[in-house]
Amino acid sequence: MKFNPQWLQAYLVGGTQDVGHDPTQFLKKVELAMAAGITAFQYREKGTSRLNATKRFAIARQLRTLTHQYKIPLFIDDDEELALRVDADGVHVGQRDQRIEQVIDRAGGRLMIGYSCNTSQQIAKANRLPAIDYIGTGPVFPTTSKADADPALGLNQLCQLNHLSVHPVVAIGGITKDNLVATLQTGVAGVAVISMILKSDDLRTTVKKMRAAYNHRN
Ligand code: TZP
Ligand code: MG
Repeated sequence: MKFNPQWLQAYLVGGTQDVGHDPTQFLKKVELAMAAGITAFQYREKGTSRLNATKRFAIARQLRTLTHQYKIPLFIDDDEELALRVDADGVHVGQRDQRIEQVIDRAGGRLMIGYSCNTSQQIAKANRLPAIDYIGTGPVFPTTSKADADPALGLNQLCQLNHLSVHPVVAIGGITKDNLVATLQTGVAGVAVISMILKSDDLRTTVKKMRAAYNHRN
């Protein structure tokens, strides 16, 4: 499958740590979000109390079934082996994860590749790596979903980094219904969120609003 930047419009990221460590609840919420119209999903199981490899594999397989059913791409955070084992569409690589060159060597051509960049130097490097499909940039705003998050960039810096990048940029970190439109107006290809969807009281309406905000961003 060829990468489609439209997938970045309403990109849900998450793992069981984002829903009280409950796998059943996690899969239920993710399926509701898919039914409501998210455009991509990334399985990101993080933290000291994250599920073990066997459980991660079992969940990733179920996510593969669901993403096929709802016809959206599945990315796996920071684990190209798991991505290859479950036949995911792609892998997302952070600056503190495995070296990007190594991931490209092992998985380039077989998996689509997303790469986190939040400085102009990192973007300049990513621009020279054609195997990359998209860039994740953030946190744009303060977030409680990522323990080791860098300081928030703010919208001006997001806008500048987006302009520097030859790859499509998805904004991430602290995006809420209140800053969603302003974030999209920087010209990014879309937004990636954890809590806005997974901690929403009305997940379906939240996803619908994300899709509507993208369609009316100008
Ligand atoms: N990378 C940068 S910020 C972040 C990740 C994974 C967390 C985003 O979570 P939220 O709840 O949408 O702020
Ligand atoms: Mg990572």
